[in-house]
Amino acid sequence: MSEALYQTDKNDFDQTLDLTKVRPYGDTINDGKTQLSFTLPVPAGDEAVEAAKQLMKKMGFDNPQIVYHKELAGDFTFFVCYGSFKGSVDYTSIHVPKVTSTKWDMQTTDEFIKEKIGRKIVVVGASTGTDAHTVGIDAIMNMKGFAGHFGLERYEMFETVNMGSQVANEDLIAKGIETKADALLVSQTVTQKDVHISNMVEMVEMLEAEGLRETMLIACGGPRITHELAKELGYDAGFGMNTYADDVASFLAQEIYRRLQEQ
Ligand code: B12
Repeated sequence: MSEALYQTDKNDFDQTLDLTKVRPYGDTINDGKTQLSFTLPVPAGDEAVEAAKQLMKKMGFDNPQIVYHKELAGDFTFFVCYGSFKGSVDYTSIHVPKVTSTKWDMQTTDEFIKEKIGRKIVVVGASTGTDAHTVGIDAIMNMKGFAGHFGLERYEMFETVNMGSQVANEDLIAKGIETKADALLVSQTVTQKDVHISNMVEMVEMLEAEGLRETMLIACGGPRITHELAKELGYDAGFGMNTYADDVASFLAQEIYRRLQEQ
């Protein structure tokens, strides 16, 4: 297909796209086609499928289709469904607060720290409270890193302590004091009953009580963490899914340098 023809097709295809009224896309723009899955606490069967369809309609989906269902243990049934959603959002009015540092690769960050800060940045991290998930904090801190991005341990200009999981806030802070940490990194994966909120708030309150809030940077991360939430809870930065060590290393280097400039 020639470039010109391709362009014409592409323009035809996109003609109905209105970014002030964006809705899900499946086959053609604006068809609203959505896939969703859920579980009902009922045994599998025709009645269960009908219940799933009626729920889809109540959720606002036209033409609901149950394309897969399977009974799980103990009279629960799992459904995969399709439907057309007619609602839309104004994409042009969306504003999401984000960490504003420039993302650099490991070498650039190391060079910047060497040149502008002149010493290693000390970081202590943990998955705190009762949270037993370590994979997220390991992805950021361990030598191997995550998805081809080395972790902070691999950086020449970072000195790191990864305390693992189920670490009490007071123990993380104590390690921060012991190592004269520049930054504490908190990972939170479990958000049931908003346990992450109370845990993260406790950490800030403890730091404030110790008079350390201004001397240590605190950053948090996890699949349900946003920068907006982190700022609301008194953290300097928050990182969500698909974060790499590059993101947090760049942020720490640039923020520590900015604060040095202000002194
Ligand atoms: C593996 C896993 C486990 C393992 C953990 C093993 C381990 N050593 O970590 C085991 C089996 C032990 C486990 C246990 C539990 N789990 Co679990 N687990 C998972 C699972 C399948 C994957 C999580 C994971 O490893 N993701 C991969 C990492 C790389 O991604 P990530 O954590 O998002 O990290 C990235 C970013 O978020 C960010 N990031 C994370 N932390 C930080 C920190 C900083 C500072 C920064 C900058 C960035 C950052 O960077 C990372 C890389 O990009 C998820 C489901 C899923 N598919 O996600 C459930 C899940 C997280 N578990 C869940 C639950 C409920 C539990 C249990 C409570 C179950 C139970 N009832 O016992 C227990 C936990 C008990 C406890 N006390 O905490 C729920 C959480 C629901 C919720 N919203 O709270 C999930 C979502 C499953 C589900 N759908 O119900 N779990």
